[in-house]
Amino acid sequence: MRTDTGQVFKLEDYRPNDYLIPQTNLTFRLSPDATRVTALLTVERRDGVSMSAPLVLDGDGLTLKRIEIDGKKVKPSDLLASPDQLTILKPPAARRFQLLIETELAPAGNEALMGLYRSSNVYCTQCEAEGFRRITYFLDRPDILSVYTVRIEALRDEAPLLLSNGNPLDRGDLGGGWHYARWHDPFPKPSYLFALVAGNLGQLADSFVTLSGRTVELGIYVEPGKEKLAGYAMDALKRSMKWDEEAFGREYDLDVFNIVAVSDFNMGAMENKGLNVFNDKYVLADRETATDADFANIEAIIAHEYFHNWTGNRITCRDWFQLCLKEGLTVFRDHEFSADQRSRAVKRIAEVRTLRAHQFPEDQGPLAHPVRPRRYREINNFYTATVYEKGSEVVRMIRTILGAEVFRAGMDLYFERHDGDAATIEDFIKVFEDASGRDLSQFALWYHQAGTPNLTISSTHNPAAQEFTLEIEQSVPPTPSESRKRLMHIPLAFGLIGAGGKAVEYSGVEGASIEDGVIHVRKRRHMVRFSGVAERPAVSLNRGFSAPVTLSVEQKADDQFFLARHDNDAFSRWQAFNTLLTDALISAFREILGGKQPDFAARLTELAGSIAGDETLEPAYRALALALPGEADIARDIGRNIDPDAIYAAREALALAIGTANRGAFSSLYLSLADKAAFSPDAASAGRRALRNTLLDYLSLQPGGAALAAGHFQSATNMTDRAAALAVLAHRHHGSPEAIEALAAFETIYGSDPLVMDKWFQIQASVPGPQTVDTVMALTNHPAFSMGNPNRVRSLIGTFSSANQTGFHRADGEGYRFFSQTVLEVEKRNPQVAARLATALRSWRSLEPLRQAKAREALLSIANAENLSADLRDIVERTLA
Ligand code: 0A1
Ligand code: ZN
Repeated sequence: MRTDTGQVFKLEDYRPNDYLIPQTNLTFRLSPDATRVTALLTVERRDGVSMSAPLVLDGDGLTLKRIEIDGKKVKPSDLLASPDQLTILKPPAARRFQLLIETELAPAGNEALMGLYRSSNVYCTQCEAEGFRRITYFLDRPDILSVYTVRIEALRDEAPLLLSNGNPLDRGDLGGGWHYARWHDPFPKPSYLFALVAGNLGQLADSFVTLSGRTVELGIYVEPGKEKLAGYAMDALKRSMKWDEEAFGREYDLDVFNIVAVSDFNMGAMENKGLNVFNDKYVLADRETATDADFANIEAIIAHEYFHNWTGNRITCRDWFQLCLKEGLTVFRDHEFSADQRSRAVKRIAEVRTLRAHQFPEDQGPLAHPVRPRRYREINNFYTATVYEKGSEVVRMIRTILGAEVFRAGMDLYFERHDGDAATIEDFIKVFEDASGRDLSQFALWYHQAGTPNLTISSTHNPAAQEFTLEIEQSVPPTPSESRKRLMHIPLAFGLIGAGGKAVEYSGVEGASIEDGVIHVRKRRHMVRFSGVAERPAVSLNRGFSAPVTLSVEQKADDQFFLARHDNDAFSRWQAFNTLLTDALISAFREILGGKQPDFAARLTELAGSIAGDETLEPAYRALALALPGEADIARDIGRNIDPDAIYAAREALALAIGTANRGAFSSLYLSLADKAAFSPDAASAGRRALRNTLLDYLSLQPGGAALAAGHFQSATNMTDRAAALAVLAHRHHGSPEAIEALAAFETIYGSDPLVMDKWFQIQASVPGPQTVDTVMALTNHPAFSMGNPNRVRSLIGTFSSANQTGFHRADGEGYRFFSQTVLEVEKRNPQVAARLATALRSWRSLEPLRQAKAREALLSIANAENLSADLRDIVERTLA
């Protein structure tokens, strides 16, 4: 485990290395405890660099076995070798030389899952961000692009399948039970994109004919016997390949494209050139084992990794500060893909919910950082919602500002200008400036300035002057090490809506530039005056979530009710209803349900009923609208002095009120939505299931709710329905015979399927209430659980700490105590996973004082542990700062 060195990496310190490595030849002789890696590197001194410049290569825990330069052994006195660095003090005078390095690795003992490791007896690698240096000494940084040729030798019985990046060259027998395969990747790439997989895997094969008529062989490799479960992933892959040709003109460039699913993986998946490695959770699916959400995730992640081939691989990042260059852009591309494959409105709402749930708290807490950070101690901790999701929103805003056509021209220019480069955010912004002729310097602050901007907006109507005024004021809150903020360019899409939902015409406007329904907010304050407006309109703001900001709007409840029925922007219509629900849950709540505003409560529950039954709305949309804001969403909106128990109680009461008022209608709608046709994972079918399961959630609080959910569980013909019913039983009828029976039945059926058992762990880890910490503790001893497997840890510990407000934040601090111990236990094996878990406490300062003190104690107990990893120390210290 790499312990903290305290070193801080700074963007302004970037400079190219003195050396390049144009070619890399690797030979692996695989064995679980003593794999030999021979790296033959062509090293080239850069022009103008002094002959005496030492060559300093990165390593991480390496054992050096042999080192030669141009075929001759290097004298120990000409070297400085440690497990974490190799310095050639006096490189040869020639500009180019061959450096041979032999290292020995023990993949079987590699529990950090970085570098070369074993997952269920399959050898595999993970090199992003800095895992390649755990394989051999190298200039392990993304601006060192090299052409790789790889030879893999292994025992045929142990590893009949030998894969690496690029195209296959040849394969053959070596005698004594050994065989080999060679691969060559013609595209120069950074070391983080290197991959090797060797083992016994089953294959699902297919092919794809590209735009220009080339046939690409496609392979998805999974645990033998599970090939059929890869069918949906293969279908998603082919759709992604086609879509990238149509939407971005991007064609695939190798003869083969392989995907391997492994069961031990730190993240979702990895875009290694020509050889994507996936967490098996994002490949394997059928109706019996995967929910509709799983299918949608598989589609999105398959697409994401595939799209990286151009945005990430062909054009890579100059340094890790530029991570959003590939990640934000690729998330934007996968969002657009899913929007085209499914329902655009539903997809957009889901994206915004995710952004608010994950990125907003990050941006509003101690871990806030710009989309392009300027500092890091541990790069692994910057694979964040800010870099990914906010990074994607920034790209979306560029498209909003420039329009789809100019945006596409900018993207074309990006591919043309930077293919083969290790590029920067400045390069990216420049192509859009050049394609549009616009100055994007103020806009670029979105990359450089952390924090969620807020817009305070009020409106007035002067009937006599027929003038409607919007007063808009922007502010950006201070964030760690950035107290003063500059004014941003915020594209605010809006609509003025009059009687019957019609757009209100205006004859003129002043106070801000407005294009295609977008107000360009650039100053601190704008008074936007619309003339020729006779009737007071309702204002629909931040339509389509055009900017990732928060709004403080004084809007009458009447307007919100009106917009929730009439806004013709689907996102904003959803938002209006969601705002009403949030208001009901927060400020007005006691008065509303306490009977002081009976009218509001009645109108809200009536509106919920009318949305549920509105046949003009797609079922998936109705399901999203009816889903109450989550406890964490409500907490975020309250902002401070959070008492999770009070929030939970309020939410349950609102669910009961809506269900009670609509019981009959919800019941008949529920019945009418039962799946009649054969199962299909398509968006429309999934939407019907989502609506039906949302209704079940409401009905479960009504008399007979437990029996209804138990019936739903027993008659389920797919995992979506089964898991939804199990969650309702476990959460709403905790401890009931129905819940106990269903949990046991689920365990009996799926006990030997780890991915399905993850759902069982998740459902139990999220049961509200103080008793859940004991359940979770007990489940850590369940035979299906393992502290060494990231998926298991995330399902049980991750769900408990990030999705169980009343359990984790138990008033006596037991949740935190269990959590801090567990984080330290996970850290011993896998620092990366531990560090990510630890972010669950990032919003500790918004808790009420007693919980706050206990959360701080837990954080300190982690911070004070000995030999903390770089990953965990970085998170904990920033969280406490
Ligand atoms: N580039 C991948 C994410 C990723 C990052 C780090 C990893 O190391 C364990 C693995 C994957 C993506 O965006 O999909
Ligand atoms: Zn990515």
